[in-house]
Amino acid sequence: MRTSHRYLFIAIAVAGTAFFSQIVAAGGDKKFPSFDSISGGDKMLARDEVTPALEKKYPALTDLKAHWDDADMDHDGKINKKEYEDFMTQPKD
Ligand SMILES: [Ca+2]
Repeated sequence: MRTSHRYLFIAIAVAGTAFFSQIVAAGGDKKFPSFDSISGGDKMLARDEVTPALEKKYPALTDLKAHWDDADMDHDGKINKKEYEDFMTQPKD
């Protein structure tokens, strides 16, 4: 009986750890996809490449499209990795 209780405790501990890991993964600073994953490996991201499907998956991308000109610091019409990461990590009000 003692042994089975110990295993139960371990099982709960493992489940709890997995649960909290998921919360950290979801609530961490990775609320947006990596630049490379949406640019398809290109150095620049065009507005059209941020598809509605991507926006649905990552609402932060809707914000990026809405503020594209603000995020496009050098005003070349495209977003490079630095512009993307700077915009995505800046505090939102
Ligand atoms: Ca740019």
